[in-house]
Amino acid sequence: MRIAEIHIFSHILPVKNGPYTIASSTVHSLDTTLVKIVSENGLVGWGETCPVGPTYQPQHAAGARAALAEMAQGLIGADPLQPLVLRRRMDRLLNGHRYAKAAVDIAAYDIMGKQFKTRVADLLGGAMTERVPSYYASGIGEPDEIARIAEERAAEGFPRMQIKIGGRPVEIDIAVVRKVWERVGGRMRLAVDANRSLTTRDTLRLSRECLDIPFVLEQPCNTIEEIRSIRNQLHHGVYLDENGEDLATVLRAVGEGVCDGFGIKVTRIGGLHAMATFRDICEARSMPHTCDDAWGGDIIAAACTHIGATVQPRLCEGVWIAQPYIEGHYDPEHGVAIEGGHIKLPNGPGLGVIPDESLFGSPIASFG
Ligand code: 0XW
Ligand code: MG
Repeated sequence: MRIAEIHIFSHILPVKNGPYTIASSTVHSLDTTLVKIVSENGLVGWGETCPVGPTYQPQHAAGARAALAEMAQGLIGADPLQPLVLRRRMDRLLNGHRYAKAAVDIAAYDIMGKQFKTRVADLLGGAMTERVPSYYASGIGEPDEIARIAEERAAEGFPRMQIKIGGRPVEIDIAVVRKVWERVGGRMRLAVDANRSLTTRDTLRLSRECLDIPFVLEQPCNTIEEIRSIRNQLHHGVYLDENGEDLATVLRAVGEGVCDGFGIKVTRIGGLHAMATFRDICEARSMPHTCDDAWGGDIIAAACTHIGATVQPRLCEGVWIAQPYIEGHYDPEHGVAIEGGHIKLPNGPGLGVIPDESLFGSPIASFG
């Protein structure tokens, strides 16, 4: 099979009840990029990539589109049924920019599933569950507000919550964590995510003053080196998120024992093919991890849910999707949504989401 056409769309996703605030960014609306691939036999596959603003990671929306435009003509004629060969072809066309390549990889998996009449989860090794656990990520907030949100989410059935901290005196962050623990106790697993913002000094203080509270510290400091320097003095497990930039870095972090798990993004790592490798590395070392992305609509949500369904359940820390922060769906019938803290695995074939293309307007670029 050959790729006959590639179309790139841009689409704005306003943040429902926004803005969404984390230590590294405040976002009111997100600029997502959609990729539509048409095969020579007329199958259509969709991919998406949506950085959560330009300061969360080095990725940004205009960068994704420039990278896709750089590669697209060179991908005409490639076989979407061969994800490894496709990834190598993209690497010969452009160095780096995995977050843009991920959109092509996801669209190729969507086509593959349609060609073989199979769900993407089954192409990725097989689903372990039809009801994939999710987790709720709060924004930065005051102790009472975040504790109230935590209580509501626990009652809804979320098995896990990620509390966002950072960008203010660490005393307030400690008060937030303590208040959440008082209200929900062991009803939900907890992650405390500083999004790179804490000094080593404040990370140590947070861990010491919350000694009695079981949580994992997600990406507390900016660099692996900072985290390594305090690792042996921490009372909590450490997960890497933003630092898990590529598979080589993941291997280094696992080999050096810098972390106990990961919060990982499908687009950052380069797409579903790379994500399956990442999943297998984690399983080889019994490392829990999430399957999420920075932001995005139904296409990204479906991609995250399909790979999340394949994770060994004891290692699955959940699939985060932006749906609670987005009004409506690309696909009004098969939109991906959280219910009772879990996500129903889309039925396929492929991603199982058929977007209403008219929502995206005309393509900003077409190749073929
Ligand atoms: C909660 N997330 C998965 C979504 C936001 O973009 C940030 C991210 C994280 O864990 O850092
Ligand atoms: Mg994180």
